[in-house]
Amino acid sequence: LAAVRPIPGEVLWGAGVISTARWTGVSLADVLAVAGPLGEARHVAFDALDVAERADPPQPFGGSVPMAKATAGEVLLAWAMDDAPLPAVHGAPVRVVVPGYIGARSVKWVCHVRAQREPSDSYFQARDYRLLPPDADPARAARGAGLSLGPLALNAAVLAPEDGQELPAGPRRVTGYAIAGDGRGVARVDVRVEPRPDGQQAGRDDGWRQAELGPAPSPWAWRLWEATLEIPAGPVDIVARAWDTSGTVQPERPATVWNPRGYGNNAWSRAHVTGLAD
Ligand SMILES: Nc1nc2c(c(=O)[nH]1)N[C@H]1C(S)=C(S)[C@@H](COP(=O)(O)O)O[C@H]1N2
Ligand SMILES: [Mo]
Repeated sequence: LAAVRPIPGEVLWGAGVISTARWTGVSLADVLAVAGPLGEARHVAFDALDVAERADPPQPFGGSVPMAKATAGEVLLAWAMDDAPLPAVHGAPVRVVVPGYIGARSVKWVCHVRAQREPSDSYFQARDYRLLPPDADPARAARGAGLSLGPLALNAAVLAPEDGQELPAGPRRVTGYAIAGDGRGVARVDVRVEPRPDGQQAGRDDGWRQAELGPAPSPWAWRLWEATLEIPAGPVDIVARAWDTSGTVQPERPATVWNPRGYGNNAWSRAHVTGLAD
């Protein structure tokens, strides 16, 4: 998104900052049931032990999820990752795992779980991780302005070949991942090669091919995909776009989803590569 319009003061993560793991823990729904009647509570908030200096004012990390999500069964208080004890860096001894939501809601090193009427007033819920309209000034946005980010948007990425790579022209294996938001499944991934710089293909065949989808171990996990594409000599874009089970497709252009804090870019994924003639 920073290529569309500058996004000062934010980390430019790119396409790689996501992963899938097998989590073991107790369902938050079960813990809340044991805790007793929750009265008027509409949100479940999590407090952590690490003090974040970048918050204003500096404060422990925290966040919340709506009660419907907290009690849906899939949210965990987890102590193991990929069948091994949770590493400290991933939140040991206990972290929250909120499948289908942005990573920020999966609070690590959790120390308090609170059922409450309002969303968490943590900086990370009330000020950060919010989708502001394009004309907003993030430095002056009020607490609670914009949309609170929760459920993930449908997204996909081309992972190999890597962006910027040179490779021999010819048929090449292309791989990536796709992930759908909040429990919807990935239904299809389309891939194609676009000449640069015009980005438009002539003729009736617009060049889309369907990738082969890997297993879907859970509606909360990403799906890996693969395809064989003919890479011509010269600079091209390898483009991927995913469809979910609701028939939604990713938006084409990053400009469509640009927002002042640079969140949630789910435009079609592109790897700029150069095919080398032999
Ligand atoms: N206590 C605490 N929890 C946290 C954070 C943090 O800084 N402190 N970062 C959040 C963010 S923004 C993300 S993307 C995930 C990253 O989880 P991981 O380190 O297991 O990949 O943790 C979330 N939970
Ligand atoms: Mo994050």
